[in-house]
Order: sequence, then structure tokens, then C-alpha cells
Amino acid sequence: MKTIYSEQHRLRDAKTELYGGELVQPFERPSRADIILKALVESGLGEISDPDMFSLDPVLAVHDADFVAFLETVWKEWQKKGYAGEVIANVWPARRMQCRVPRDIEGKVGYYALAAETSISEGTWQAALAAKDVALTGATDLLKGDSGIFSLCRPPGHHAARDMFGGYCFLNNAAIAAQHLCANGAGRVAVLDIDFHHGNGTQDIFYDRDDVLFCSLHGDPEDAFPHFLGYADETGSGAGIGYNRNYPMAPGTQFAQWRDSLSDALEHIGQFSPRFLVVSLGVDAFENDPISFFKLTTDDFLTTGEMIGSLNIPTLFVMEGGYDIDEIGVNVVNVLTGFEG
Ligand code: OKP
Ligand code: ZN
Repeated sequence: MKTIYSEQHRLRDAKTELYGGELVQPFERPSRADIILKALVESGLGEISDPDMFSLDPVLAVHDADFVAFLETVWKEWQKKGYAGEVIANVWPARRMQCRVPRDIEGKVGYYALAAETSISEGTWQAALAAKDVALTGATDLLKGDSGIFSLCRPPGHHAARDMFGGYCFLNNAAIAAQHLCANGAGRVAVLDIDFHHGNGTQDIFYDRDDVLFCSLHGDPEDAFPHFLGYADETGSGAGIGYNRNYPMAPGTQFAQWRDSLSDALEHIGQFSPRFLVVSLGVDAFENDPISFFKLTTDDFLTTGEMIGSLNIPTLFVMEGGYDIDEIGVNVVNVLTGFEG
């Protein structure tokens, strides 16, 4: 299987993450991609290629134009205001307040942020742009007839909604790729999100559509980020009713239960019969992940890949989470190897 990868991911290198009331080194850091790339090369899974460059059009097909302009300029605006640190949200349009976009940059940050852990700094926008190129290049390869491609995106994307960033995400790489596939004549596309966290952004983007089925396996929002979306009773709206499926699971969930959810999701995807499948591939369901609570083993990721591969649908794997445990590399390789086998 071919991997699409860009060195530009390094430009996303924030110094801070707000965690437990402290500013710590971000969990979502450049070494993640290095570990994955090294494991891919050692596995001999396939060639590693650079992405092609795309315009903002496929981005604007899923994201709000003012939001995109905000991401592009926020770091400059923040510095202009004289702040010494990184961009961190500290105010929100909470219940019964006005949902208007304020003039002031600090107000704008609160308007467009869905959480405060994700700092923005120099290079963040450039890295996010490169990540969407990595995803779109993979999608283009699928359109040309490839049966499986790995887009090694960084920063991740599945928490980025139509007009919100957070959860380490800025542009929704998987949603941009899925929409690009639809727009180029694919007809139906399914998105399967196996990252430990609910793909709230992807759900938000496709919630009212019947041409994109979204299925997500994740930690119960009662107990896990993003907390305010991802319940089982969120099934879609309007024409999209029945085309959104959430599988929230409890702390300590092991593979036996997780694979039952995966089987159910795969059965629905099979019935939907999409032309393409996009997998939001996080490996933070791993038992040793530092910020998650599922108990999948390295072997379980191989089985996961086999199960996805048994659908026999051309598939784009888009990298999401998995946090700097040495095994993120082998866990990713196992999913891809299982898929190929
Ligand atoms: C991004 B992705 C832990 C708080 C976690 C942010 C998690 C973002 C995960 N106490 N906050 O889905 O892997
Ligand atoms: Zn995650």
C-alpha cells in the first residue's frame, strides 16, 4: 500500500497544551509522524510519496469561509495584539449568549474554538494546509483506481467541524477527502472513524446528508472528550436521518466488545454499498495510550485491518490520533497490513 506523507507536518509544533490546569508539551507532536513513518519503512509495506498541492476549493466545500480566513490569519493577529504566548481560547459563546463573531481576535478565537487544549502558533496553518494535500492526494489515487492508500496526515482532522477547531484539529482531512470523492462522481462514500475519540467534526459536516454515511467507534462522551457529541441517539437530520451511527463505549472496553461494534458498523457500511470508504485511523484505542481508556492490543489492530479489508471497498486511511507511545508505529502498520492481507 502506498503512503502519502509530507515533511511539512513539522511546522505544527506548538509548545503548549492546556492539560490538567498546566501548560504541558502537546501530546500531538511531530515525533508521532516520525515513529509511524519509521515503522512503515521497516515493514516494507509500500512506497512513500509526496503529496500534490491543491487549492482551497476542496477545503471550502466542507468548511466555512470565514473560519478558514480566521485560521489563516489568527497567529498574525494574536501577535499584533502583543501577546507573548501561543493562541489559547479562554471565552465562549456559552448558553443564552450571542453567537456573533466579535471584532477582537481574542473573541474570534473563542467563537471558533471548541476546546482550549489546542494552542495555535507559527506554522500551524501551513502544516494544516499540507495535511489536507496529503488527504486529497490519497483521494485522487483512489479515483485513479487504487484499492488502498494511507494518507499520513498531521495535524489530525476529525474534531474540526464546519466552523470550529480543537481537539488538536484545524481542517478536517478525512471530510475534505470524502467530499472530494463525492464531488468527483463517487456517488456514495462511507466514513468509518476508529479513533478513540468521537469524530464530532466529521459528524457535523455530513449530518444532514444521505450520500455520506458516518460511523464512529469511541469513548462514551459521558466519560471522554469531546463530551458534547457522540451519543448513540445522534442518527442524522433531515435527509441524513439514518446515515449517522455512533458506538460509544465505556472505560475499560476490550477488543471483544469493540469488535462487535466494528462488525455492526461494517455491516451497515456494506448495506450502504459505497463506492469508497474513508477510515479515520486513530490508534489511541490502544491499551497503553496515555489519554484514552480502551484496551486494544497490537494484535487487535491487525484483526481490525482484516475486518475492514473484508468489505472489499477501495479505502483511504487518513491518520488521526495515537499519542507517542512507541507502539503507534506498529499499530498503524498492523491495521494497514491486515487490510492488505
Ligand atoms: C484528538 B484525537 C484528556 C483531554 C483530551 C483532547 C483530546 C484530543 C484528541 N483529559 N483533550 O481524536 O486523537
Ligand atoms: Zn483520538
